[in-house]
Amino acid sequence: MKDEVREICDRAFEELSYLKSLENRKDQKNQKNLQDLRVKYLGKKGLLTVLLKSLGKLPREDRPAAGKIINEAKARLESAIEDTGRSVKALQEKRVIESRRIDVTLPGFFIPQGRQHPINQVLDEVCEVFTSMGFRVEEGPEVEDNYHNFEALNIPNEHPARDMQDTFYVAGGFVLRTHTSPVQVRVMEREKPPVRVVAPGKVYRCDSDQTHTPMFHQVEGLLVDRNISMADLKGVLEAFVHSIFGSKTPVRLRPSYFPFTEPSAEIDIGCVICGGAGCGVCKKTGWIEILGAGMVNPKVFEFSGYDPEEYTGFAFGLGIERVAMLKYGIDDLRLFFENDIRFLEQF
Ligand code: 2NM
Repeated sequence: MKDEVREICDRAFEELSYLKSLENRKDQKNQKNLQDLRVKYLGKKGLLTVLLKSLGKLPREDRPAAGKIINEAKARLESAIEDTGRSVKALQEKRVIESRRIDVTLPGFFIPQGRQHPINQVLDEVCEVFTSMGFRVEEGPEVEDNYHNFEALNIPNEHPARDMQDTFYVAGGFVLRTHTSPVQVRVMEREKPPVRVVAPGKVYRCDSDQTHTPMFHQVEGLLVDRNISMADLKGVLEAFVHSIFGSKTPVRLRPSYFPFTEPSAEIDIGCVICGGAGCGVCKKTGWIEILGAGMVNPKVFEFSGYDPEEYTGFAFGLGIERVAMLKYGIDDLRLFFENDIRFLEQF
């Protein structure tokens, strides 16, 4: 009997130490194997349990001693299995912690700082000057129909601006808008005066040299109400120039011609490069053209359904690339389109 218990115990401990030796491998099955071992020896039909149940076969006087031996063996095995289970579990937890370890002293990843393109910075700044004066920003399609890009703006069929040289034509009688004026035409078609809008965006002209790109950016503005005069135009545009180029910048209006305005003017500012003394940028005149503007032509109002007897208004347009070049003293238009990070980083 004693021998039988010892033999069973020896085998059990042998199996247990084998399982322990597997501990160091990443064997998830270890816990399950331990459970199997417990069932095999200590379960309801386990070897030691069965032995205990068979005590009845022994002579009465031998039973207490044998029972003690078996129970002690069971207790020893039970605690050994528990110990092994605990150490397997601890090892597994340690592995999980190790695998999730992070070194908080490592340097962080470098995240490059992006920024808005200088053209968009100036575009936003120009819009902000006008919105602060009560204008609203409106946008519209870059592919336009002939009517909104030309006809409604009093640009007749024979007008040179319609020439194949200047306009990108799109299949189906459409064009890439050559200015953002069609946005204002659409506002007039939709809304009654008073109207105060600025239309920023990309425009396209079939033109490419040192000072022209096929795509550039414009902001145009329109104000319509009763009793609007050239004086209002001058006041608003002077305020704009002073806000963008400084309050001491000289401004002058020079007579000009646009089909969509009458009278029309070009607005010059004192050369911001030479301070008016004369240089290459102002061609020694001391003045730089910055805006086109005028009182909206009554014909334009009639096209859009406004009564020119009741309403007057002014409109203006400016090229953003030109404003950005003057503002930052940039002498080459191409720099805006090359996307050289060393250039863009400076804004
Ligand atoms: C300019 C110059 C003068 C202009 C006119 C209009 C509209 F739609 F109201 F008729 N929008 N923009 C205009 C007037 C644009 O750009 C040099």
